Amino acid sequence: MSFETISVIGLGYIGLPTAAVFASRKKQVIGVDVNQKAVDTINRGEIHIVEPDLDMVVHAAVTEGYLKAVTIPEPADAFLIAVPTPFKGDHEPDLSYIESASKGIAPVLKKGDLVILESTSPVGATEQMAAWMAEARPDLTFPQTHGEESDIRVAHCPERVLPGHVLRELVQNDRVIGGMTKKCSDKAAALYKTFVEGDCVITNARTAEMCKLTENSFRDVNIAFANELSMICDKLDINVWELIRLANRHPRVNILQPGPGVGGHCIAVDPWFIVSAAPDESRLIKTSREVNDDKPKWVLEKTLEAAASILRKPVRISCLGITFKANIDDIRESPALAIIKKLANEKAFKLNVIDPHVKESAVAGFELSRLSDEIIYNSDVVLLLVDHAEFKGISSKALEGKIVIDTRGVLNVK
Ligand code: SAJ
Repeated sequence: MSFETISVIGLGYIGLPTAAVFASRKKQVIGVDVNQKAVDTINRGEIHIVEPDLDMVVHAAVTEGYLKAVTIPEPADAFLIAVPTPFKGDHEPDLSYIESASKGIAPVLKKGDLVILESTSPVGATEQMAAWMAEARPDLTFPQTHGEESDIRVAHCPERVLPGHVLRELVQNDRVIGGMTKKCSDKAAALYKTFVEGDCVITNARTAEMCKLTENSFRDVNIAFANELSMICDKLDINVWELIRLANRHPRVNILQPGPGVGGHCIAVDPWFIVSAAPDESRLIKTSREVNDDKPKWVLEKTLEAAASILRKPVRISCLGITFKANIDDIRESPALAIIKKLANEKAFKLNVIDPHVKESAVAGFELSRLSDEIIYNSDVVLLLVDHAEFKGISSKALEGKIVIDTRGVLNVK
């Protein structure tokens, strides 16, 4: 099974690194995106998203002639669809991007091609995608009607890379390969073996879909447990960080870390795909989502309470961190930013917003301050929202006498 030309549809946080890694293995890669600006940026050898080292890999791939970006799909031997799957309405999955991607590639499909859905998807999405393609191309056969004899092979192979470590995890992580038939799986595994050093483990499409949703729900439920503990401990006057450290000394206990809420595009979304498919059975998963979604409100209330106890006005609040997690500059769906925006509405506060990872231009309407012991010392309230490495160096002297709300448990408070 040889793949001369590979097409990646959707050149975002997953599609672009995947395209670049195939290109780095000297495959001809055609990246497709509806965003003309992104396409132009990539064709200049530059990138429009933030991910360590990705700029170098894309630059090399484009200048060596292995990667090009286009807006209209072109023929290829394998197509990987990596478009967003957000939710709409009451947390119902929105498959419209998968629908337009699969209908977009349908005209250029030919006998023997492989189509892989990489986007995190509700159970049944791969079959739905195959149905859309079959409808558009009645001259070709698909696995849902022709099984192992089909002209087109179809599989779901969910991405599972961690933002900030995408290039390493793409290569090293094991991959779940869910073909609609065994031949579909084998073909998809052969494709990933171009660069995957981890195991390619074969299952069916529905199990692969559920597997990805399960991984992110597992993390969400466990973060909700930590967040719930943090609120219980606050009420009972117990240091939750010490408590978790102690409990984790048990050989079979491994509690995650509380925070100001769960951000990013994945963990706060994917569990809803399970809840919407089986609402009566997903009580724990749903409640965990609610616990994590409510945590920013709890942090906001704590901060307002603290500020109310300060007599001098305006109350000077230093907000440490804007991103959705530590040591990256990604502010998508950031609970920290949501909390800061609410605080900024209060006239009686003077905010110092500090994030050494974020360029000022990235956050409209905010002036960012530089981190220093002095700025911390001249605050009334210090609200830590992201556990960036830089914040761990703030001296306990600068924090003396301040009201400290440390949602990540990293500050040195004496
Ligand atoms: N968080 C906590 N406490 C923790 C761990 C995380 O509050 O102990 C928060 C983070 O601060 C952040 C959110 O959860 O706001 C999500 O961060 P994350 O590092 O857990 O995950 P993501 O969203 O960056 O990436 C996840 C990963 N999934 C799992 O670890 C199971 C990644 O492997 C997936 O590929 C990615 O979702 C995805 O694209 O689905």
